[in-house]
This record gives sequence, C-alpha cells and structure tokens, in this order.
Amino acid sequence: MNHDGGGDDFVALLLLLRMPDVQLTGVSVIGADGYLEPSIQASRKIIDRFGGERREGLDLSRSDSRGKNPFPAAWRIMSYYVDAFPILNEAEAVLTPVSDKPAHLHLIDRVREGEGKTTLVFTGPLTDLARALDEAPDIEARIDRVVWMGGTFLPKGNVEEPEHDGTAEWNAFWDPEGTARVWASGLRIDMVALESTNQVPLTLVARDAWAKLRRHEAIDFVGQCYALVPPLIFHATNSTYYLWDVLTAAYVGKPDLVKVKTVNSIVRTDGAAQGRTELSESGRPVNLIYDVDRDGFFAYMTELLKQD
Ligand code: AGV
Ligand code: CA
Repeated sequence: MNHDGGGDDFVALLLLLRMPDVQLTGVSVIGADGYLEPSIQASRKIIDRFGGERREGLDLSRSDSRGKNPFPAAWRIMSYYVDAFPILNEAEAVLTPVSDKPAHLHLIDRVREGEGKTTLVFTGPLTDLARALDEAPDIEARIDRVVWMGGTFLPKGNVEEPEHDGTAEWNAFWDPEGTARVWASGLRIDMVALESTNQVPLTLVARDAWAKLRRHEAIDFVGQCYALVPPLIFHATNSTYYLWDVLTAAYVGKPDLVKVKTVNSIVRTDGAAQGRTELSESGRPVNLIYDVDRDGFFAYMTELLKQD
C-alpha cells in the first residue's frame, strides 16, 4: 500500500490490516494530502495497535516525492491531529520499523521479493509508482494490478483551484505527469473514481452508527478520524468528505461491492485541465469502478472493524 496521509487513508490502512485474505507486504507514505512525518508516525502506530499478527515483518517507508500542485494546508494539517490521538499514543514506544530506502525503492524491493505477483493499492498520487517503473521496468511483470483511488470521467472533478477548470480529481492533479507515466505502462489499472466515491459521503447517520459501536477500539478510532472533517449535510462543498480511500480498500477485500466497466482513457498533463482523466478511444484501457452498493460497503467496513 502507498498512501498519502489523509484521514481516510489511515482508515484504509486499518481495513487492509483487518482483511483475512490480504497479506500486506509493505506500506509507504507520501506527503501529499498529509504532512510526511505525522503521517508516517500515525501509520506506524496504527499498525502497532491494530495490526495484530499482521505486524510481523511489516515495515514502512517514506516517500521523497514532491507534487507539482500541492494540497491545501487546511487538509494536510489533519495528519498531525490523527498522530496525536490518545488511542494511538498509549504505548511507550513506536515499534513498526521505517526503511532507510525511499518509498519507490522500497516498493521495488517488496515487489521483487514477493511470492508471486503483488497487488498495489494507491490511495494518493501515483508518483512513487511512476518513479519505481522508471527505475526498475522489470517490476511490471511482477505486479498483478494497481488499484488506485483517483481520477474521474464526470464533467466535474474535485479540484477547485485558480487556473484550473475543475475537471480533475486531486490525486491525479497533484502529479499529472506521474499519473500519465502509470497510464503509459502496461499495468492493469483498477480505478476507484469519483463516480463511485461520490456515492459514499460522510454522513451524520454513519457518524452516529460508529458512535454506538465505539466499544470496539477500531471503530472508536474511525469515529475520531471522521469527527475532524465536514460531513455532507445539505449540499456538497469543496471540503465535504467522502470515504474515497476506504471504498478503495473495501473493493480489494470484497470486489462484488462495486460495478466495474472497462473504458479507454488518457491523462491531461498541461494547462487548465491538467490531471484530468479523459475518455478517449485512442487511450489505454482502465477498469473503472463507477457504482457501489452503499449499504453493503458500510456493513463490510463494520464487520472488519468489529473484530476486537
Ligand atoms: O480526491 C480524493 C483523495 C482521496 O485519496 N483526497 C482525499 C482522499 O484521501 C484528496 C481530497 C479531495 N477532497 C478533499 C481531499 C477534501 N475535501 N479534504 C481532504 N482531502
Ligand atoms: Ca488519499
């Protein structure tokens, strides 16, 4: 897994740790939607506290990648709050080790030494994968697929920035060239786009349900993460929170929650539409996750988190 320190990235990590059929072989963190150090620390603490036996042999790496279009500081600051949650800070020491290697090189090692092919789950920008592919083209044959939260083919994305036309999704916009580099590869791409994540906004109903189940530590933690961000009340704004990355993780563990179709697309790298993923017959195929069983998704999430 490679994540970028957003509130839902941490919850996605927690879910992957809890899935019976998933063997997590490495986690890397890129300082995009979160600041790097608190995102690394919070991830280590989540693995320590909630990873159980999955902690065995699992290590983390830091990315040294930088994006062309930085995330708003108002969003990134949340990584400091999560890292400071008392529930993550009861232990005397932080145990999960951090590799000396930067994320893209760590990814290459893990993919090369993995038993069989590895599934990559990216819940932030694709920059570290783009760099890994440039550095070690041989890994492509050892990657089963990349499951990515990012992109959209809707007329409206979620970037509202000066000098942008609003058609892009943020993870793609952060590093348009990196996104295009992964598009240029031969990898299978499963894209959890805004088409499906727009169907799972954070709601007051979801918050209430987590509050009622807070005797389960993992659900208490999730409730705290989602206490920090704005839910959907009357209408969506630029800050409204969705369960973007959590749906992405859930799709890995339970693919029948979503509908998938294959479309051809390109990535725009310049100008006012940079970061836009666009339908194009001459583009490469991607598997677009465009619809979700909303209730099934929330039920699956609860089932995984109730385990303690
Ligand atoms: O575009 C969605 C991606 C997901 O990987 N991130 C948040 C998720 O982790 C960026 C993002 C878009 N809108 C946001 C975002 C918002 N309102 N607050 C924080 N991050
Ligand atoms: Ca993210």
